Amino acid sequence: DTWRYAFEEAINEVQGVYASKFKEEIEKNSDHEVELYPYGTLGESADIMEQAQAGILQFVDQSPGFTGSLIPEAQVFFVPYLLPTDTKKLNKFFRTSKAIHRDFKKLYAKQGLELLTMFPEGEVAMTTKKPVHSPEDLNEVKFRVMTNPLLVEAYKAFGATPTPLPWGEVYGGLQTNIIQGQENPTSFIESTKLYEVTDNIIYAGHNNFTTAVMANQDFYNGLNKNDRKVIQNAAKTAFEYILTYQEGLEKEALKKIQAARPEIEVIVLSEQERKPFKAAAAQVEEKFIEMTGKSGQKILKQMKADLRGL
Ligand code: 6CS
Repeated sequence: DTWRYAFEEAINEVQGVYASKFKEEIEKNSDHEVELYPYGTLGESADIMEQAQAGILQFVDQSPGFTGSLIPEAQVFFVPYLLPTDTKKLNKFFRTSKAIHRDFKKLYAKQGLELLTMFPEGEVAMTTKKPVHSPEDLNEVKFRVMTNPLLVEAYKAFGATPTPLPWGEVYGGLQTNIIQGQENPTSFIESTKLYEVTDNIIYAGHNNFTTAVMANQDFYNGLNKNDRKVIQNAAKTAFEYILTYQEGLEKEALKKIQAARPEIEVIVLSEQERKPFKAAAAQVEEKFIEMTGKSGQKILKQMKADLRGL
C-alpha cells in the first residue's frame, strides 16, 4: 500500500529528516510505500492533524505546541525549565520516559492516534527586535507562540504579551511588526531565515522543542502484526538516527546565522539573569494543573520521576 505521512517542517529540517529515515526503513523492510508531505503541501499543523484523525493521512508529525486543544496534558512540555539542558540526559529521557511511552500513549489513543515517538528538536531560543536580559525587557513585546494555552501563560509569566499564531504567519508578522518576538530551535531559525526579521537571539535555557509522530489508530490496528512491527522498528531506528543527526547541529546553525547576519546580537543569559525566568516556572506549573486537573497532575508527577531517574 501507499501510506501518507505529513509533517510541520520542510524536508531538510529535523522533522523532514526523521520522516525520510522512517520512509526509508518502511520501504526497505516491507512492500509498502510512504509518501511524504512537508509543511505547506497540505496546510498548517492543525489541518494535517485533522486529516490524520480522519484517516486521510496514515502518519502525522504534530508538535505538542499545537496539540494542546486536543490533548491538554501535552502542554506539560511548556512548563519552563522542566526538561534538562544536557543533551545526553534529554535523549535518555525521551528514550525511557514512562510519561511518554505509557501515559501519553494512552492519551493519544483516546484521540484515535497511535503515538509512535516523541523526540527533541533542540534548545529553544527567543528571537526579538530589541535585546532581552530580563522579563522587563519583554514588557509590551508581542511575542508569537504556537497555538497553545499554556505557552501563552508561560510568556505572560515571562513578562511578554503572548500572541498565538500558526507557523505560516510568523515571518510576515515579524516583518510587518505585528509581532516583535518568537521562539524556536536555532537550526529552525536558521533554515527559515527568521534572523532576517529579528535582531537578537536569546538563550535562556527554558525549554527544548518537543515533537511527536503518530499513526491513525484505526489504520494501525487494522494492520497485521508484521506491518505493525515494521512501523515500530522504523520509528525506533529513525528516533536514534535523528538524535545522532542533531549532534552539533545547533552550533553549526548559529555560525551560519552569524555569517549571514553579522550584526545579529547573540545573548546568552547568565545564571543571575535566568533567575526571574526560572521563578516564573512555578506559576506556569500551577496553571497547567488548573487546566488539566488530576490527569495533568499525574503526568507531571510521572515526568518529574522520569527526570529524577536519569
Ligand atoms: O514554530 C513553529 O510553529 C514551528 N517550529 C518548529 C521547530 N517546527 C514546526 C512548527 O510549526
